[in-house]
Amino acid sequence: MTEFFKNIPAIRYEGPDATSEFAFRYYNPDEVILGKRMEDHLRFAVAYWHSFAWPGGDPFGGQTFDRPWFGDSMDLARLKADVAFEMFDILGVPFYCFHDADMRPEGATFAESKRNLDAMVDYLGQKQADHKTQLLWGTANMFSNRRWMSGAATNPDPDVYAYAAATVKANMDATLTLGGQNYVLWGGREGYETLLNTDLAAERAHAGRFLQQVVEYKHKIGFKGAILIEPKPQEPSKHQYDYDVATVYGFLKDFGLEKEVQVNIEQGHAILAGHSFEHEIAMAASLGIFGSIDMNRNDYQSGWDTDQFPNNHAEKALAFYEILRAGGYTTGGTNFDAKVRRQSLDAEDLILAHVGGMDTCARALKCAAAMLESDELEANRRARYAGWETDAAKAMLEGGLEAAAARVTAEGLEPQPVSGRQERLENLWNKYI
Ligand SMILES: [Mn+2]
Repeated sequence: MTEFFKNIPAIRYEGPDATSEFAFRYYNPDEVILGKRMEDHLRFAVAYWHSFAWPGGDPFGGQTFDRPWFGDSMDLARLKADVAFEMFDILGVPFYCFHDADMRPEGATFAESKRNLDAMVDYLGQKQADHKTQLLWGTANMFSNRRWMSGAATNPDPDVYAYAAATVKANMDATLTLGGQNYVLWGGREGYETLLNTDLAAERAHAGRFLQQVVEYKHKIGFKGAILIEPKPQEPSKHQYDYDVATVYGFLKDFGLEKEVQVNIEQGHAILAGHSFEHEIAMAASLGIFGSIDMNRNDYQSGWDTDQFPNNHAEKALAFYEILRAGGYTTGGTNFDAKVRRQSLDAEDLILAHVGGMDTCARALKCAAAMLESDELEANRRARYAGWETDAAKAMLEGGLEAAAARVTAEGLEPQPVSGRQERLENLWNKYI
């Protein structure tokens, strides 16, 4: 055992009236909701990067955290992994996620970075064998190092494309070895700073071919998990190609990948794209590409990606409602791509941020399940579209524009507007939260 979380107890479910901070009030892993254990619905994951690799910097100031594992040696990387698994045990989370750069020191050459990665994969594999927590997904950090400043697969320099291929291959191998259930690609630098120096068509073509190569390699190595794209409209790039779910779907269709690749939807990214989180989930589900979520919100005033833990169960109930309507996760899960504020220095802050996030999601799930089980919203939705169940309506979609138009004169149609009942439906939502 390390010293970092000493005196912090394992968190247990104690119910809404719990008196200790170190207790779950809503997250009760074994409680059965809609026929499934809460743990199996939510599939929580801790993000290695924000909790263990992020130093607390912002654009105006550097490191605020003083963690005993900060540094570039393999000994410190192993200490970081020891502390990480101690936190996973305290929280009882089933999953974690990583980028290569979070858990291994960068080497002076690709070969050295790869050796470090392979050694840490061995170490994390032993950890997983001894602990409950397993890998939800792996990914490559192709945005921090200066080599990626003009993009990875979309870089104007083909040597960087090669480096991106080597990096993703190494991380897919690592994810396969550790039994990861998904592999994620987030293209923070896959975009541009100015159109004045950018060949948009070439960059998009290279991004599409790269993703095809990733999918081909997945099948070659027998990786059974999902390949996930994480949409984001901008930041760090001025414009990112994977703008939102609908844009990603068009891109996947263009390159014949819509049956091969799904999306990992982040709440904060949805907001940056001008959507609600539940819109992005519902859109992905309707397109058949819903995979997983990153559960971290932005500050609604600052307008940038602040990666805060969720704390509004009423809002999250709408997101989980869409997830339940979509049939829930298969390989996906609820990843806290969230960080404590840079003034939150204590080990307790790190634990309690996750406790609050998990409780918020659990409460939201319970609300969403009650909304779905009551069938009040769905009954209204079915009634609203019931006209489409008639033979005349169905036939109209089979025939041409003239046949549809002919109904107006043949049947003397004069459509009568009906209420959308928005406030009544919002009152129903309010009833269940
Ligand atoms: Mn994310």
